[in-house]
Amino acid sequence: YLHRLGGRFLAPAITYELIAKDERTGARAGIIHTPHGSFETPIFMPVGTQASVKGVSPDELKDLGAGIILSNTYHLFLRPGMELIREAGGLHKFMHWDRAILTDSGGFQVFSLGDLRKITEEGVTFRSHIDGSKKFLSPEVSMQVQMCLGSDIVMAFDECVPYPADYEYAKRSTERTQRWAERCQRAMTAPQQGLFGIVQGGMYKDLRRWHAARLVEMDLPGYAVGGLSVGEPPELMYEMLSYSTSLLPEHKPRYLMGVGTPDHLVEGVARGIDMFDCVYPTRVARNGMAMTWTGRLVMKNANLEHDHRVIEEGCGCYACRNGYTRAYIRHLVRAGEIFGLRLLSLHNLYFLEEFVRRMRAAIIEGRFESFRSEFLAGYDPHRK
Ligand code: PRF
Ligand code: ZN
Repeated sequence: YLHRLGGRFLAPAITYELIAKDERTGARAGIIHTPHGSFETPIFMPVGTQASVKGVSPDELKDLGAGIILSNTYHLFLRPGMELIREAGGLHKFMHWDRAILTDSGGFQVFSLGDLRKITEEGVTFRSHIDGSKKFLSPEVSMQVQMCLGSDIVMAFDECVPYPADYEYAKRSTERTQRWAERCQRAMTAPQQGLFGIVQGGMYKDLRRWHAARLVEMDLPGYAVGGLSVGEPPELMYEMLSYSTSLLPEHKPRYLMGVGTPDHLVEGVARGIDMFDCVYPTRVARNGMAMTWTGRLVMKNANLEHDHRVIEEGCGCYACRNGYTRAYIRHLVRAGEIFGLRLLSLHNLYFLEEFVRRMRAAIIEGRFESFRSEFLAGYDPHRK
């Protein structure tokens, strides 16, 4: 089907192909097509906030199977600025990554990182967390920046309703986010970029239903579930998530923003989510931790001193495949050697990419339910 854009009819930049669906849970396997290649879903997107996935090169990202990465409008807008990236020929060329890129709109980071922010109908005024200078972001500015970046998937400029929020605040915020989404759609005029809407509504089902219906009417190429994993209890997040995905069209991708850990990924997929992003794998790596199928491994722990096994037997990552041992990585981390943190980042990112690949295979082979229960039975989310 074709989309009308500036009087011309063009094939949409982003399309979703449904390959298989788990009838019992609603878990989906699919393929997302973008101008910078296609990737299989469910997918985990490594985070490259400042045009770099911390410590990992684009070739290494390709080796571990990443088909799309996420970057941030907020950070790149403040530094180095959109003019420089436009001058470089866009974000793909600037950072030397030729697969797909999704950019978040700044609507979340401005609230979590910006200082002295003031929100009006027009947009958000705030102080830069880098040099304290006064800045302004709005739906139009965010679209302009994301068009300079040239990301394949562009996120709408939203306000993430904080948790907890009273009903009146959540309603006003969600209605404004919807008016902002309509402004984003008008401002996003690049035919090779696809704008995703973000469902907000806080923890109120009627607001989520209202917002999802408005966004679906806009016929965007994909939808995110926003405003979750913001401090609410997991059962509440899962309930809001099931409800939100039930309101979204089957033939468009669904993205759960800022999630996360393997247990949340499997629960998200079970509720019909296709895309995830999180700093978790690279952040815990830089804190000296390895992700495994049974939980996290704290590399500094004394019990690993004489452990000459790889991080996880059978892992295909650069570190495990080449025989780097727990004892060696523990030594590197203790000695403050950067290479140790790099090995952990490579392992953790590989682990999550492999994790989503196995979920996909399980969905296609009709055994997702048993994958999920076997994984959760063996995984300790609290292990230190
Ligand atoms: N909106 C945007 N980015 C986000 C979120 C959101 O609600 C979240 C919430 N988990 C993470 N990142 N634009
Ligand atoms: Zn490994």
